[in-house]
Amino acid sequence: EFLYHFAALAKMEQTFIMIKPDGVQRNLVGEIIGRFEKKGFTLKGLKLITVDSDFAERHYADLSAKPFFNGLVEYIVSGPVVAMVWEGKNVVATGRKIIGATNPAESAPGTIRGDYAVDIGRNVIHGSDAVESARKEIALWFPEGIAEWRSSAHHWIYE
Ligand code: IDP
Ligand code: MG
Repeated sequence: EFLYHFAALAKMEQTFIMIKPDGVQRNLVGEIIGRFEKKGFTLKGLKLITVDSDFAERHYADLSAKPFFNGLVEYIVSGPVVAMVWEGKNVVATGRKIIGATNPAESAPGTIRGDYAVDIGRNVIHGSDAVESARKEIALWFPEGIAEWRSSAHHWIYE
């Protein structure tokens, strides 16, 4: 039994999710957190924070050559964001599905961007695109570390 649960926990992933300044200004924080919570994922880190351009440039370093990079950085520093770590089986890929396609014009209804966004440059939310980028982003945004806890609903979500 112990080994069984150990194996199940070892498969747990973490992802970095950020509600961007437009999501905070548009009062979508509760709605967005609710979607991850109700799915069955576990909240392991959460803070409201305003970052500077240096920090935003580090977060989006991979996109520094893109023509929209400066506008993207200006957007991210334009107000407080909600930085979160969510944990669960397959949470990186499933989180991206919950969020929807990068361009809200192509995000399916039922996804966060499909339901709440119109323009690609105001698409409400960020989610890590791979386990490795999630690890880097969590280290960048939560240098203080995250919460150690296990939900009492665990057995009702995982078999
Ligand atoms: P993702 O957020 O779905 O992972 P990325 O390609 O990593 O998409 O781009 C990061 C962010 O940069 C997007 O969420 C969006 O806010 C912005 N972005 C991406 N492409 C464009 C564009 O063509 N014009 C303006 N902003 C863009
Ligand atoms: Mg991305």
